[in-house]
Amino acid sequence: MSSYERLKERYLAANQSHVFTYWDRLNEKERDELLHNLNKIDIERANRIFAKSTHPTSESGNGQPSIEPFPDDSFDTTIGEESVANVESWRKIGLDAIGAGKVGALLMAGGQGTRLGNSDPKGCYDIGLPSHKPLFQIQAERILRLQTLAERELGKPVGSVIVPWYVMTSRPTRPATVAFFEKHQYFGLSRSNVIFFEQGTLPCFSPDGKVIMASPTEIATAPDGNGGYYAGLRAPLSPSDPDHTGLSDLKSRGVEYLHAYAVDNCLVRVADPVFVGYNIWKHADCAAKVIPKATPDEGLGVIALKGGVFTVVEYTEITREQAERKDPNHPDRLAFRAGSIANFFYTRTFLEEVESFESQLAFHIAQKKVPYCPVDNPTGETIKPSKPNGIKLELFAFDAFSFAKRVFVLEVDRKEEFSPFKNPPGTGYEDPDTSRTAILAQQKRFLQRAGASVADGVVIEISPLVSYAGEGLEAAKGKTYVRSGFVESVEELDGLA
Ligand code: UD2
Repeated sequence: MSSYERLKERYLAANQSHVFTYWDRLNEKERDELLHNLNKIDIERANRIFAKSTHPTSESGNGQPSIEPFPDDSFDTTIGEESVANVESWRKIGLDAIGAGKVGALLMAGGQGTRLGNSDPKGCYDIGLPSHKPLFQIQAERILRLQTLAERELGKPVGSVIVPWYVMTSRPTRPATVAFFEKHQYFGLSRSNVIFFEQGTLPCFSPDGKVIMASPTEIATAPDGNGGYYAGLRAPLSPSDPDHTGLSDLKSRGVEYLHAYAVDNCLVRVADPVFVGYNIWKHADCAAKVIPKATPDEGLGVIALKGGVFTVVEYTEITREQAERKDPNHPDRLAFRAGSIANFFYTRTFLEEVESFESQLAFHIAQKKVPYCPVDNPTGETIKPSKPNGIKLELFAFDAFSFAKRVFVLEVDRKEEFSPFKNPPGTGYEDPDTSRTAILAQQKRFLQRAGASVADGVVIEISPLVSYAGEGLEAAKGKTYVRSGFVESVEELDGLA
């Protein structure tokens, strides 16, 4: 049987034979292209995911199920004076684990940033800091600083502590992301400790369950959601070495705990020792960092229980009544206020277990504008729709939480840890300006907490290489800073006093 016949049979059996509509009009090269593209897609799996997501059973849990707040004993906070001693002890546990090489960071950087209207990966973006450091660099330098902190505080040799950085890209973001890291020499990190891996893609469907053709030779596909790392970590990191996967890499390095986070939060504490230490102490399988949700409409998923198990109800999926419901014990607070900031903790053991229940996870449905090539269009041209015409299927990072035995929630201070960049410049909300303002305001607080004064109008950017979370600024005590600028070492601060 030729590869054409084999694929035709498969797609026919899958009720997707329209993918061959243009066959008679294609030249040899185009036919090869189509066959190559069809071969790459696991159409039976894609159909199964579509069916499960669009016709959820009660167990798979999409739709509008009832939800309830999670129990208090799953929750702790880092906010307030009473938490200071806890935070210190969690940080110590976390830093010890970092020093022992047991902690890695996982960056979700596979999103296409469609709300920005910019095709570069979000991490390449310069939010306009005085140093013009892009988001990837800020994160890389936080890792460098954390490695140094662990070495210094634990008395380890310089260069001996490694926090490997697992960078998840998708087909659309991979080439530009890798090129950016190469161009910037991995921002000072060792190339061997930055591990790129790719999440999967899935076909886009029309509402009646047919895959959408993007062109006569290609099915429209999209990244399979930020939960793509569960499967992505199991895939070979390079075709030449099929046994070397993200999970095998974690294991061979002895990494036991992973901090996963979204690319767009400029205040993210990468591989945060406090969060990691808290969860080691709790023996958590997985955990989420949260902030109190500001308004019912804020774009944060909320942590809740659904059918007695932990879940995150995404902001696009919560009902208005649920979003607005008040806590009966505190009528001034929302009942579902534990807003997820897309910062998660996992043990490696839990990540290894995901494969065993993955087929039970229902993907989420997003109605999107999918460029398409109508089957009855004789020119084969691609049309850009003006309103949503298709369905993208996405797994979310927290979807696996409902299968974990020990899930915890740690609340953090919004102004110290969360300022996402979702919108184009000039929006005035979650855009590059608000991100820049949040970092610079935080650094002013760092200086003030260290006992320094900062004159009105003076703006100082402190490199993450100098301070990860406000530490290391003892030399600023008693100084008054009167000049703006950015510093790469604590000594350079003197020039601004
Ligand atoms: C995310 C969370 C939301 C809240 C908010 C905080 C999800 C689904 N939603 O909303 O609950 O925590 O962040 O800012 O997690 N990404 C990939 N691959 C994909 C799609 C996205 O890696 O296929 C990355 C993307 O690059 C970003 C992160 O996932 O780093 C979140 O992006 P999003 O667009 O999925 O979710 P968002 O920002 O609406």
